[in-house]
Amino acid sequence: MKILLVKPYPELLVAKRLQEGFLHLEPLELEIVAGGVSREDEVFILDLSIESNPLEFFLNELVRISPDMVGFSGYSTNVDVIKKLAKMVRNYDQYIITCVGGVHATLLPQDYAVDQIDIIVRGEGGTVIKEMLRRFKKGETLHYDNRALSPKDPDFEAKTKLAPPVYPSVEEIPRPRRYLVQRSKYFCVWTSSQSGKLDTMFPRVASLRTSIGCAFSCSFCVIPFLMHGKYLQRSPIDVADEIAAISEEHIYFVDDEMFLNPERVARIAELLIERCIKKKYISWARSDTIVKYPEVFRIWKKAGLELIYVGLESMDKIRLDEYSKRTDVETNGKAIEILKQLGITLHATFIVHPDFTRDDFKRLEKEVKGLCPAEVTFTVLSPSPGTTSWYDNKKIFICDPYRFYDCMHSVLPTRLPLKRFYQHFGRLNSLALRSNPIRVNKIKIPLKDLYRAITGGTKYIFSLYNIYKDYLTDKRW
Ligand code: B12
Ligand code: SF4
Repeated sequence: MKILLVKPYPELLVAKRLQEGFLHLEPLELEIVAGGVSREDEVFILDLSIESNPLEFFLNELVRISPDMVGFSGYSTNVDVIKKLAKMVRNYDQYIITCVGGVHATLLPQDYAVDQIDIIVRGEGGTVIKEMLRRFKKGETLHYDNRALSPKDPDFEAKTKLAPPVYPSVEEIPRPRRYLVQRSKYFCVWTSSQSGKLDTMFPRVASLRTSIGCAFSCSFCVIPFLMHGKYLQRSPIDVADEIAAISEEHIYFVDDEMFLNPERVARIAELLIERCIKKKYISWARSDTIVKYPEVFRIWKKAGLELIYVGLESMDKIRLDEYSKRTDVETNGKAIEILKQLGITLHATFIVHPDFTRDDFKRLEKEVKGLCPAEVTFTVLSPSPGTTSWYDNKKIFICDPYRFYDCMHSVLPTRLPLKRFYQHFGRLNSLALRSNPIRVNKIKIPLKDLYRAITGGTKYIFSLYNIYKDYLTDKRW
């Protein structure tokens, strides 16, 4: 059997500019799904997000490979593109099985109940594809329990109302088949250097997941709806083995919250040190975790952790409480200090609220200047489809809440007129770019990287200033 797995392309300019200029990660989700396909079957991955002409490329590959099954992955923002691609498959050959998985399929499977999609997979996909292929070969139906749904199943509606399935145990989840993608295409901007220079600012990077889920439930986050508070952890040995087998020197941990269990993460770092696995790492961590377990980050620094994304979200107590972040301004400040002392570069992320006034933007600009040198990025508070706050706000969305769900386009009404809002948003991002460690610490980088950073950064900022124009292309506007 031939299985073709497809990652859709981004439609909005900001998303394209982000991945051209700053980071573009491998489709780990599809590599893991591919891991569930038996060796007697053939599996291919198409990452349409790296193609300049994705539709033409997709059609050509569809004809060339002539698969028996096509599987799509996607976030909420990709729903329409996935339906379009599935229709192309149907028009090409009505006997090809089409299936879709990923975050949105898990949250709102009913959105994929269209003629061109046969199976909707909820939750972990590597184990599900294995079972689906086994069933196919036995001539059984491909849909089963609430993990693989068929819109044609009389119980479909009822099954969509069930909570997403709990992930299988981590040992059952297959390892990613990384070699199925063009590895040279994936990179992440790197601004951390101990020596004052970098061979490249855009190193190749591999993604790796050591845990799934999170014990917290911040009001703006979708993870509680996907994982229901479950936190699944891979064993330190398993993680260290996978890292050792990766050829890239730089690794991006894509865990929702990697550091919640200090013993486990400390042991991973110890193993990396003991086994002399020398790589550089980026991860996310909560500010309170950094404050609670500074020694864990010290050992991770030794193991190669160079950059940490911290969701500071706000330096305002009222906002932090509103977001149910369960941290406070003081803790944010302490975490920043600890990272400075340890020599780990901070990547701070803040939430821009649609309610922001000119003064709120100015206050945040001041915070950014205070953090310098650091990487700083921003998202606009946007309720994710399928969450309580999405249903609560359904009546007031100002645009298509799927297509524009990129946490950059406000889907909620803004207090400032949109053009003004995005002028401030663009300015904020531009200020943040100028505060980055490469510039502030005068880190030496190759000239071609400097050129790439300036052009990529300028194009990105330009696209942010112009976000307000995208609303004109929306049918609701
Ligand atoms: C790393 C990451 C990124 C990376 C990109 C990763 C990539 N591969 O391109 C970066 C930092 C660039 C990024 C950007 C964005 N991200 Co992001 N990201 C994540 C994060 C933290 C991990 C994703 C990951 O790699 N998971 C590991 C894989 C292995 O797990 P998985 O995706 O769940 O896949 C499994 C199953 O879903 C299933 N499955 C998946 N696909 C398929 C397909 C088939 C056929 C089958 C059978 C099964 C199946 O099997 C997989 C294997 O176990 C998630 C959080 C999360 N838990 O999902 C957020 C998350 C996916 N991102 C999110 C968002 C909103 C974005 C942005 C739109 C906004 C932003 N500014 O951050 C942008 C847009 C990017 C884009 N390309 O369009 C949201 C999506 C919410 C939603 N409703 O869609 C999430 C859930 C974060 C959150 N807490 O809200 N992101
Ligand atoms: S934002 Fe981070 S800490 Fe909060 S629920 Fe989501 S993953 Fe957990």
